[in-house]
Amino acid sequence: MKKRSKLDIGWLRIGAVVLFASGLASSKASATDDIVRDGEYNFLAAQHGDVWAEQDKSIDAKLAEYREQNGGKPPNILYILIDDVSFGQMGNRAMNYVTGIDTQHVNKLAQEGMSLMRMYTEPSCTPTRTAFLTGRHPVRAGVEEVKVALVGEGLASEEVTLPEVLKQAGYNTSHVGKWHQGDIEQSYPHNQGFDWAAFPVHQQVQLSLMTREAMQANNMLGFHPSGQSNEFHIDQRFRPYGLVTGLEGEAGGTAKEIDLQPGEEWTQAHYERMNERYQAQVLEQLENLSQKDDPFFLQYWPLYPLNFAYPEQAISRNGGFHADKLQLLDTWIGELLAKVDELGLREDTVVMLMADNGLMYHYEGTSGLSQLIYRGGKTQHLEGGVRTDAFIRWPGVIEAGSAAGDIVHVSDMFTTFARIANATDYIPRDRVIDGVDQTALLLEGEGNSRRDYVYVYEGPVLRSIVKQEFKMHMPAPGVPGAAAPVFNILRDPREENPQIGNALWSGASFQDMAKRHALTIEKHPHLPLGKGKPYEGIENLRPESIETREVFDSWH
Ligand SMILES: [Ca+2]
Repeated sequence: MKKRSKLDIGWLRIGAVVLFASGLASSKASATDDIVRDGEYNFLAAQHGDVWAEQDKSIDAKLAEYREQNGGKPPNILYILIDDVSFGQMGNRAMNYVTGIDTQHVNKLAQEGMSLMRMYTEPSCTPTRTAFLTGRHPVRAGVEEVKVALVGEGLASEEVTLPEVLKQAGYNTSHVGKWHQGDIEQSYPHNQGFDWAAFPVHQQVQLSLMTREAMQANNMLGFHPSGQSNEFHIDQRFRPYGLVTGLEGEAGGTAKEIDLQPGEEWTQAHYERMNERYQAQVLEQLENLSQKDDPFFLQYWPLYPLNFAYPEQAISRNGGFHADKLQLLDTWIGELLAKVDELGLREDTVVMLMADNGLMYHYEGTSGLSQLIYRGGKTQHLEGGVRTDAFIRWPGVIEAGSAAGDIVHVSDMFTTFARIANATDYIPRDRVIDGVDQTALLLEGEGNSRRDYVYVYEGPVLRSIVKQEFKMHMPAPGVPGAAAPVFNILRDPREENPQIGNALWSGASFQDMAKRHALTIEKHPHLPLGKGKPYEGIENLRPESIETREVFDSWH
């Protein structure tokens, strides 16, 4: 029999502290498959598993029919993940007028496919990307937060990524752009399932902020030596230095740094060239992949719109340094989608575009992006941090111009793409997979999601739980669920006015959800983050990178 914890036991720091002692009931296998699931999914599957299993038969028939008319192959997948744009910013002509940022190509993509109106991500870059790649809440893989300089950590080789799953089903795989999964060899994309990858090992704090130009724009303070003289500095290693920039690598090979000579200073011009290079490379990859017999998975993760120096001439009415690059990126997306058409790939390619988290609100006011209907942004568990635009197109299969109000989490795309690729058998069965198969939602339309919940973490800490239209901000230890802040996000999208009328009944239900989640963690503990020596596997490390690594090693 299930042992009940006392009602006030569970407010929660999952991961760092194990909350629920006692061996509790084992989580029940889902009615639909043998993948290890979170307790909350199993709770839903116990109510709907039979219906889902029946529906899966017709979904399987549809997917088989598609493959038959496509020469026996599942579709190509082109997945575009852009950085730091809040829900409502793209895909919407009215908002284009309101904000002065024209996203006409994304708007067109939205019209040609399904708009996922309630896509949840993690609150920042690294965790969202881990969730997509592994189908798991990042904490389960030991991934907690964004890292800027050397850490000797990254996505562990033991994690099974989507490209690794798809490769087993015969896909060719390429990655272009931001990666941000660590600075150790095992975490690099060409060691995590991609046949070929071009990527910066770190992210935009280094690439677009640690420059003279960003200092002169007053957006990076105290970093560049030209900005200040101070004879009292003793530590010459306080400011990051010698960081590796853009790499390219092939599966099984070493990586090579591109476009930076020993002793050369990284500049805004390098950053712009890097972005232009990635755009050219994604077009080139698309062309190369289209010439092969097997289907492809092409991942394009641009660094834009993040940018911190004003251009010579703005192209948007808005003119903010993020807004302007968002509009530029929109034209690049238009160019990529035109290439899809030109190569005759439109009918056979699933195209998805979304953002990884809400805006970088820290630069709100000058970046040109602003908090829209939802409050908050990057790094926060508020809706503004974890709700993003998401559009998916698959002509003839996903209804053009459709929309879905159902809850989807970014980890669901791992499981869903695997299903679409006929690769579900290669999803690992020895660890928790949070990603829910949303193929029914895509093929049968809204109302067919298999989740109505999301656990929202900030780093290792569970900060809120979303269920249906309600959201509980996890209360301080000792505060009973019935007194916790619970919001109805349809009525209060900015999460400003918790209503006791919401909490008095739902507090107990949210507490049960927290327990179901915690019990799953107890049964399937988090796996460790990958550890290693930073910058291994790079064949042309500059002397300054070797030095920064030696200094790092000297005190670790
Ligand atoms: Ca981001």
